[in-house]
Amino acid sequence: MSALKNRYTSQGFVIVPDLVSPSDLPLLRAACEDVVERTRRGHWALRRTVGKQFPPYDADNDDSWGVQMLMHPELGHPIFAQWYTSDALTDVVKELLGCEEGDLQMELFNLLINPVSRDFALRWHRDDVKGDASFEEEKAALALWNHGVQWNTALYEDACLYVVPGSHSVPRTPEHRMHSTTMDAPVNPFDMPGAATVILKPGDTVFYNNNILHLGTYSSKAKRATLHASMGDVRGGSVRARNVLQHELSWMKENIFRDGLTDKGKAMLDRLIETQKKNEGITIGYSLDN
Ligand SMILES: O=C(O)CCC(=O)C(=O)O
Ligand SMILES: [Fe+2]
Repeated sequence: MSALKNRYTSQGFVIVPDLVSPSDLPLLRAACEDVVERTRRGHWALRRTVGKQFPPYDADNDDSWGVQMLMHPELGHPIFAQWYTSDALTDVVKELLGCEEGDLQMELFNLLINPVSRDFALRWHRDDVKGDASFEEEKAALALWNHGVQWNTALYEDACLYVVPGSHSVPRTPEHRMHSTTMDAPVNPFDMPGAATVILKPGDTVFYNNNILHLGTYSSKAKRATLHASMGDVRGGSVRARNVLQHELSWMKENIFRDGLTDKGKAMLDRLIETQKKNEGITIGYSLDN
């Protein structure tokens, strides 16, 4: 096993620098400026609103902490799909998932941004195991081989994400549980035993198992534009399907999206559409804890 994969497997996360090339950094920043401005002006409805951790988000709230579906053709920025399907990125994903290019499944690609009206924070959570899961339920859910990886790529300095290293593979202790069953964000994230801040420099990427105990804290004063995405190994079947298909993805089946992708990107998309066909029972809103 490579040192990178070893660290990812034992800690549940790993930081990799330089997956954004120096020429792409200003292009990705400029594309993000545009989509953030559109979202803040109320011209992009697919967004995460301040005050709500999970969907359904509150359409009446005009402050946002996330912009959803960066590859959507209506946003008009092909750089996002180009970067998502770049070799620099997929080489690391293949290594962490232990799979080949022919197994890669296109999934979600969003943007995390700073709110402007007030600070906001999420509560401690795992993305795919509910906070009120019993010890046995949690043990069973964490034991499933994870066929997907999630990552945050910072375009500006980012110290928003907190994790409990190693917590992706073990059920919570009673103390961990006490800090992750409340619906409220903690007063101090370091009250959680073992909590650590993930500090990213511009261009750094943290890859993580989204079942690691984690949270985000968002200052309205510190600029944030952090690419937030996931990719799967198609062999993950319904486990990956549950993570991804709860979101509205019909736009990904339109020719206008497909035609803008490279051959590699089209093959990754086809694997997602195939997964969708095999898992038709999984519909939008299937699990809201993500
Ligand atoms: O802001 C972050 O980096 C984490 C976001 C998160 O945990 C989530 O969207 O579930
Ligand atoms: Fe999360």
